[in-house]
Amino acid sequence: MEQLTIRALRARPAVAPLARPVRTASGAIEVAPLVLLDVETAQGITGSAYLFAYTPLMLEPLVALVARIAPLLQGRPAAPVAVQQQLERQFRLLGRQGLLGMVLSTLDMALWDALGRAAGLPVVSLLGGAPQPVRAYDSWGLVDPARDAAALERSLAQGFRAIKIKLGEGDLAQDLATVRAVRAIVGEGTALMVDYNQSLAPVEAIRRIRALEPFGLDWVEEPVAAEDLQGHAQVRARSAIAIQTGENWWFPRDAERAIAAGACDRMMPDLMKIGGITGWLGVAGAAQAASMPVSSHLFPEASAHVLAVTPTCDWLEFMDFGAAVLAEPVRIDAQGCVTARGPGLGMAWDEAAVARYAA
Ligand code: SMN
Ligand code: MG
Repeated sequence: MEQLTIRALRARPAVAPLARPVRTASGAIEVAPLVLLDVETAQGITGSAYLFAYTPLMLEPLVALVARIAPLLQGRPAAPVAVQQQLERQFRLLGRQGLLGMVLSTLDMALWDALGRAAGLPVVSLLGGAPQPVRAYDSWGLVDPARDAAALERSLAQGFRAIKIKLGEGDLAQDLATVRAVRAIVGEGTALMVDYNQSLAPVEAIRRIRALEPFGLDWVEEPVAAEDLQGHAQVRARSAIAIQTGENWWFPRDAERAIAAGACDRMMPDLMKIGGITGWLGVAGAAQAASMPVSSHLFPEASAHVLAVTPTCDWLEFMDFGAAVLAEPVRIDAQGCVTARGPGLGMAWDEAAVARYAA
């Protein structure tokens, strides 16, 4: 097989509707602002991945960044590890956090997709694994148990055996009322996780988590500011419930720092912030060495590939922000699992939808 070389990058902004907008204690996601990235190769193979911009405000600078980075890669091998090393050197003085990190991570995913497409294999197979079912949880925002009861029951009827909800909009009494009501709806047999989205101070987090102990929660996510590793460690030391974090870690070194700080019991890197597939593999090794379960954050299509080669694979987060622009959105099976699809990362644009949601 001929070595693929990069010919051009294409970035298209889109604002896709969400079937279920996500409200959190730190702001709401009403729509999915996306950048659809295509890496075209001289050999005619195109690799694709989408970037989730969190806010439509960032679409224009993200697209501009891709346009500026493209000339650095023209004619280079479509080799994700080599490209990541090249761009890490290129931006050493600037650093790779923020918008640049999102672009570099998405580029990595698109390059792996191109390799998979060229080989006619799913990316999981290139990584030495095989497509296999990974258990998925349905990821909710803040819920109103009375209004959302029927929809929560539909999640379970679809096959989900785990539900995550968000907390922290109000006081502890509101958290307790919500968790009590949701536990009654989903039953004892459903795994239930909660996410504070960085909204508490450490002492308040300790107080609330203690009160949540009777509800059999699988984890409490980001109780305090993501970058406050000491705060996470302080909360974790006083918590009987597992502390989960990782969606805001930038590249593998952030994971290493969090592990060293004792910030969490479980981790959930985000492919778009951790350095794409390449970055994830680095974290998977560190997590294995620390015996720490690894779940995913967003990007269920690509996450199904990397979780299947993660020795301490835990849960896949089912929150499909790309659904509206994908020809075949990700699906769960009757057991509530997601299996990686190919070729590549198994995503093809629904071009009519892309045109409809162009931004
Ligand atoms: C989350 C973060 C950003 C957008 C949507 C949801 C959340 C999660 O923290 O864990 O899914
Ligand atoms: Mg979260």
